[in-house]
Order: sequence, then C-alpha cells, then structure tokens
Amino acid sequence: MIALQTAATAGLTRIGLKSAQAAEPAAVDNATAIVVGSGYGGAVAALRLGQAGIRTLVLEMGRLWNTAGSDGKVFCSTSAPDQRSMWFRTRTEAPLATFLWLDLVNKDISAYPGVLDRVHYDHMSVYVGRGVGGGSLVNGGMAVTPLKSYFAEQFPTVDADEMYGTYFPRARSMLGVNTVDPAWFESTEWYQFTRTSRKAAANAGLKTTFVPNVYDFGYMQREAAGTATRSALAGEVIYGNNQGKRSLDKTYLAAALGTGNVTIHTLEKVRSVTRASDGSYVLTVDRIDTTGTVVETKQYSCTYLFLGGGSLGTTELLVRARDTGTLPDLTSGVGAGWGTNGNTMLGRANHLWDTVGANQATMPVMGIDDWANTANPVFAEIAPLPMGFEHWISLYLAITKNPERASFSYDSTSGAVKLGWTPAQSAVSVAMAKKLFDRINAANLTIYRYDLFGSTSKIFADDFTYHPLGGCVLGKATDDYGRVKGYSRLYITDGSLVPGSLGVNPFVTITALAERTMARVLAEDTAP
Ligand code: FAE
Repeated sequence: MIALQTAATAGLTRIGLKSAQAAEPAAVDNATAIVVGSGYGGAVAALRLGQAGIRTLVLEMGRLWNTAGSDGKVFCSTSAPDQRSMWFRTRTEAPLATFLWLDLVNKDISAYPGVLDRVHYDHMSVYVGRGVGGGSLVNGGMAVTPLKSYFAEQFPTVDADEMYGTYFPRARSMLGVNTVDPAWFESTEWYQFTRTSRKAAANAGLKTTFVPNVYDFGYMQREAAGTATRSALAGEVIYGNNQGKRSLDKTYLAAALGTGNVTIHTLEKVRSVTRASDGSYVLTVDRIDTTGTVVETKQYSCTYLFLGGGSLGTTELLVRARDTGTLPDLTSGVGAGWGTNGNTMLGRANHLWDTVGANQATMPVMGIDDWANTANPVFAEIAPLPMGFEHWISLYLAITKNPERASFSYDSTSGAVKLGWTPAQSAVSVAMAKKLFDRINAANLTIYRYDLFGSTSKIFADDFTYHPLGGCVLGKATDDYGRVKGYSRLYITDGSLVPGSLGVNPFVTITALAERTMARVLAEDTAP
C-alpha cells in the first residue's frame, strides 16, 4: 500500500504518485475521469477507474489528514478539541451538548478546515466527515451488512443475491472488516458499558447482536495490554483516530494512488457543474486555504464525471445544477427521497450497581436488534460515552424504520439549497425509539437521562443525524446502476442513492453499491 505521506508533509494540496516523488506536481486541469469527494463512494470509483487504466482526478474539499500538529498527533482528542476538530467553527458542536445540564463538552476553537462538520438545515443538522477519506475519518467504524429482506425491500430493482454473493463480500474485504474476540469482549473493562446495556436489553426480552467494525481489534487488544499507543481506548473517534482504524486513506484510496493513475487534490470544493457542447463536463472549483479564503477558482473538464460528495454534497450540486440551468435535463428525482435512517440518540440512567465503567472503548461492537418486530422495528447501537469516570449512563444511537422523506430545493434568492425536513418527521423516529426504550426502562426500573442534549427536558436527540441517506435515489434520479437520468457519462456512487432508510449503519452498503456500479460502468460505458 502507498502511504499518503510525503505530499502533505511538504504542504502540498495535490497527492499522487508524482507528488510523492517530485516537489511540485504539474497542475491538472482536465482528466479522463473526475471524482468529486473521497468518501466511500468516491474512493471505490477512484480505485476501480485507476485499475482500469483511466487517468482520474479526485477533488476533495477537506484536507489530507497525515501531518502531525504541535502535539505530535494528526487528530486532536475529543476531550481537548482544537482547530482540527471541526470544519470552520469557533466552537465545537458535539452530539452530546451537556452533562448534568452543564456546558462542559464543547470548547472554543479557532476556525480551520477541521475533520468533522455539522451541516445545519432549518430543522435537521447532519454530521459529515471532511478530508481525504470523508466519513471514514470520523465515524464509529461499525461495518454492518443490512438484513437481506430489508435491503431487497429498499432496492427492489437490485439483484439481492448478486449483492450478497459478490458486492457485499468485496466491500467487507476491501474495507478490512473484523469482529471483536468474544472472549476478550466478555472480560475486558473497556466493554463493561456494552455488557451492562446488553443485560438491560435481555431483561426486557430483547436480542442483542455483535456488530463488525473496521477498527483493528488486534490493535485494540494491544492498546489494552499497554503495548500499543492508545486511540480507541483514549477516547478518539469523532475528531479522528490516530491509530487502529482502517479509514479509506489506508484502504481504497491508498490502493487507488497505487495504480499510478489517480491524483487527489485537497481543499478544492466543486461549486458548479455544466456540460460543454462536445459533451464533456466542466467543473468550477474553489481552492481554499486553511483560513477558508478562496485563493483560486479553477475549471476542470472531464469525459466521465463520478459524484461521491455524499448525500448532501452530491444532491446539493445536482439540485443547483438543475435549478440554475447548468444541467437542465436533470429530472425531478434529483433532490427527493431524503431521510435520516431514523436516527435518534438517547441515554438511560442505570442503577448504582449497574456500572458502565470509567474506561470505555470508542468503537461500538453491539446492537439491540428488534428490527423483526413489525409493530416497531428498531436497531439500536450501544454507543460509548467515554468520560474517564463512572457516570452510569447507557447511550444509544437508535436506527428506526421511519418512513418519512424530505426534499431539497434551490432558493434563488439566497442561492442556498434547503432541506424540507420538519420536526414532525423527527417525531416519528422519537416515538419508535421511545417505545423500545420504555420497554427497557420498565423491565429494569430505570429512567432516561434528561441532561445530555442541551435543554432541560430533552431526552431524545431528534435534531441531528449521522446517516444522511438519499436525495438522488437509485432507480429514480439515476438508472439502476447510478447513471444519472438525462445525462450520459455522469454517475453517482455515494449515499445519496440510498432511499432514506437502511435499518443499519450505512457505509458497507454504500461501498458495495459503488462496487456494483463501477463493475457495470467499466464493462459497458468506457469500452473504446
Ligand atoms: P462521505 O463519506 O460523506 O464523503 C463525501 C466526501 O465528499 C467528503 O469527504 C466531503 O468533504 C466531500 N465533498 C462533498 N461535497 C464536495 C464538493 N462540492 N467538492 C469537493 N468535495 C466534496 O460520503 N456509518 C457506518 O456505516 N458505521 C458507523 O459506525 C458510522 N458512524 C458514524 C459516525 C459519525 C460521527 C458520522 C458523521 C457518520 C457515521 N457513519 C457511520 C456514516 C458514514 O460515515 C456515512 O454514511 C458515509 O461516510 C457516507 O459515505 P459517502 O461516500 O456517501
């Protein structure tokens, strides 16, 4: 594998094999293929294009995360966040706003292209990763394959047998998915919090299931043994992991650069897309510096354009392109079918004798699986809350089967793309999560925590999601392989294809669908 090392150390914003060898690579203003974004969808596209011998340029608005700061670390910790934590903020915006209603969690920081962004819409905000690797840099690494029956329900035109036989295994293997050793799990202090939540679920007659992850559990065991530098056992996760996690820069993207055909430009945000009369795509791109100032506006052109900007990034680009007339033939499917994967976060207060432990690993390894309950399907991740002291809180990220969907629209006055999600739509997720956790509380004679989400009476965090899905749904905005309707040689490979709900954490599915798209496109569309 090629380490993404030299270029960023030298302060360059172009990364490729050439930049790893030469001081300054030549500027690229056109490429056969351009990939927008370097998250899961973008990374798969880049690797498969590079392997096919196609000269490919990846444009990523975030930075490359491999240069150590003054503390010797690439990423800052969650307990002492600095400018590296969040995308151009002067104060962090962590999911858990308060503890005992006190504003102890968030800290003032200076504005910088940090790794985690929280994008605010009127009634929903969305956490996303920024940088080479997208969401893989900040996520919890939970690598879950959805229930086949629910996948088939959500993607009726996709051959589920082929997905489960070919593309899911391919994605898991490329992503480096592994599972915690059950014997170690049962004995280690680092997963006491999970065992306590499992017991509470079992008392309510609920089933729990182990969940795989891309964090290297062998490494984690060495962290626990004191023979490796701590990362997941040092509270690192949403602002990046300095060790242990197989993020995309170490898997797909390293392999993509290894083909010799792929170049990545960082701190370059694609602002608009249009099509030239010869059929090529022309992208207008703002290059920013670390203060956020646009230092250059560039134009790139390409024959094949792959959109991997994520559910928000890709949908915003296409809604704007359609409604400002730069790609007027895009259909009404663009901007529609968006959902939160039913995300709702909540905490429960355990009895004094049901401890969760001062030491908690940041990588979740178990979920409460009540998806088969047709009256109220919920899959709830048992989430860590590592505070370094015993707090008796069980935290969960519930994924509910919320059927509500919203659309994005272009506001010509402000030039902004808006999301029409309403509080009533969030209330559907909350009601479902509440039904499940009322059962758990009743069986254990426990209560919810009221002090975690900012206001005095807020039990359920219903105003953010980690799992933005949809906006350009497969088979609606695109054909059944991610080819955008109305335009040839324009493709989507990211989470905007997933119709708002998946029932589990989404990145394995996004990766597998991208693999399926790339296999088809390379076989059919790029042949001479
Ligand atoms: P994504 O990974 O978001 O990548 C999009 C990339 O495109 C980003 O790097 C953007 O900076 C870049 N970009 C966007 N617009 C532009 C533009 N105009 N120009 C240039 N670049 C652009 O998209 N999922 C799981 O399966 N398991 C988990 O445990 C899990 N935990 C999570 C925890 C957190 C805190 C968060 C935020 C998310 C979590 N997720 C988890 C969700 C997961 O990371 C997400 O579904 C995927 O990252 C989405 O992949 P995409 O390829 O769609």
